[in-house]
Amino acid sequence: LRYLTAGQSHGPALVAIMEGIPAHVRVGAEEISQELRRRRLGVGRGARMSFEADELELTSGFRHGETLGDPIAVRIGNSEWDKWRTVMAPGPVDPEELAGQARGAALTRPRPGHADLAGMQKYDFDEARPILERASARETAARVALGAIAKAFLTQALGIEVLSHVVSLGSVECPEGLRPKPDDLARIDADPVRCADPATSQRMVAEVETCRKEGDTLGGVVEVLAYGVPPGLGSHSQGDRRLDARLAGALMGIQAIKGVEVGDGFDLARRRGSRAHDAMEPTPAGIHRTSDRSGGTEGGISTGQVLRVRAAMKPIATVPRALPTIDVTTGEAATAHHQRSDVCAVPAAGVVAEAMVALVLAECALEKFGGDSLSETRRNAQAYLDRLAER
Ligand code: EPS
Repeated sequence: LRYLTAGQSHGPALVAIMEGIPAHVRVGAEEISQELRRRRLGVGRGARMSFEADELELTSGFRHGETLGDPIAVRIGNSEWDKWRTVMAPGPVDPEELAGQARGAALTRPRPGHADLAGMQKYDFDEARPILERASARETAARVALGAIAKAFLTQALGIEVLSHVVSLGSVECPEGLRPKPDDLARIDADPVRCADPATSQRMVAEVETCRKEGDTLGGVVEVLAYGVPPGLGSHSQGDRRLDARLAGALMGIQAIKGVEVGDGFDLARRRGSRAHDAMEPTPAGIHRTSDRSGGTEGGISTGQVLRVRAAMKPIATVPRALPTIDVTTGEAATAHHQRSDVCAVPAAGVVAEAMVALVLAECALEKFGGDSLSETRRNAQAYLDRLAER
């Protein structure tokens, strides 16, 4: 499985291409649009979420509600493109026309915490617009669209279900040990911060509102759970084939993610070995684990337990009470540029994290089981699972 996305935050569209999904996966515009809608959920998003629309178009790889096994191409048009035609024009523009537009002003006061300055230095630009347009988390819409296709493949081929919830937001934390199940997803999506615990959710919402009033921004932690993952995805045999390494890379690849944990993660390092691992016991139904601390991977291989990973998102870098910076045109002290911003995008980050986990699991499942058609993947997986059950 391989994929790429392209497109700028205020460009005409985001585009994604993916190759390797077998034929006959039942998925289409409805399922993908549903995931795009979920990505826009949550208290704390800025005005842009309410007036901008994702205009989805399936340009390749589907026919009559199924995948064809061909490269998949999706386009997510931006309903606001008209306002940005000049500022983001791919061809030369009249400098006077650009100067006449407020949004065309050069952004010379880079925001600490955003890609602005490092990107300007690396790509040799003297303002931040060309960098922030691609660094923007709007790009995650393209990955969520591909993730919707990966999820459909995982469910239909292997019965895998992926969900997420917000476990902390700023300083407000959920009680430890919550393990929402696929049936809880609708309830989580209906929650204003996508939190599985109603009492904690209320405190999280209050934290967002306080933060908004104070002109500040918030980060948090999301947890992704995948049910039905068979044992044997990923491999101990090479560092870059380890399932946990691949999940960590994929999650760290989401904008603003600064930390990843698998299972009990950093907490495991503080425990004795006798309380850090998942003991096994025989049962008539097979091997049973008495706990779920590893997060469903051992030696970089899935164990067959529920997969559980967390990603920590830093607070949004566009802080309304803008931070000290420099003006790159004068070298003098200044205040970072700010027009509008989200207070918090952690609920959306959970949906993006689900997509990334689904893409990694789909890639690992196709490596293990192969298959050019959904039924071929299913047959191969079933033969492997039958063999495991015989042992
Ligand atoms: C983003 C900043 C905001 C978000 C945007 C990501 O945009 P702006 O700076 O134009 O207000 O709204 O997210 C989306 C548009 C989206 O679809 O998720 C950023 O700097 O990453």
